[in-house]
Amino acid sequence: SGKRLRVLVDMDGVLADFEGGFLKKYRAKYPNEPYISLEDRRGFWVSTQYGRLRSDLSEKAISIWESKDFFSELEPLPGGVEAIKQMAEMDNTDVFICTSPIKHFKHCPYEKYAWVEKHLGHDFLEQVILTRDKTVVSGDILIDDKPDILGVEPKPTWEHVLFTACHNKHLPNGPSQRRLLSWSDDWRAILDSKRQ
Ligand code: DGP
Repeated sequence: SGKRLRVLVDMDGVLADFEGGFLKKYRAKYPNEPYISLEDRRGFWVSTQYGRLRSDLSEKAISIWESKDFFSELEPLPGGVEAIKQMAEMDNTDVFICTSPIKHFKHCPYEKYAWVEKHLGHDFLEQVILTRDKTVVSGDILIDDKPDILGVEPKPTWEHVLFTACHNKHLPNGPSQRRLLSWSDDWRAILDSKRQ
């Protein structure tokens, strides 16, 4: 009953395993350099934590996700592809993938579309929103692993549901911030709570 529900789903760290893909390729390219295990990851920005480990490691980290085939070869996170397909089939529900491409644009935007086509099918390309500012996109829910989602709109229409990732799992929950612990968690209940 009521109006349609619009769900925005982030890609890296929610549907695609950015952290796992990064660490695997970083260790392969720099086998003799120190690295940060997923267990020890803190903070959203990978390059910031690597830069604190040793200042030159920040640019080595960046070189990984700026490389060709990095984004297209990311593995799906467990249950994500199935969940978003099921979501898209639900009555009165519109689903969009809302993802911020890196500013090194040679490969990333193309490969994000290629990933969606490979894992979700050609028709799902209609649902892709590439934006560096998610606050100007309207929706009822944004499922995203970034703890602070800021932009020019001070009052976004969506409720941010924090998707748990290695870098945010130790953060205390804000007063009203809800979490989705994984795609095994009850995402249907979160959607239903937003329906009128
Ligand atoms: P999103 O998950 O949609 O907010 O996109 C953020 C992107 O930035 C995603 O591809 C992950 C990537 N990223 C992670 N750490 C860093 C970093 O330290 N520097 C930059 N430039 N990008 C990063």
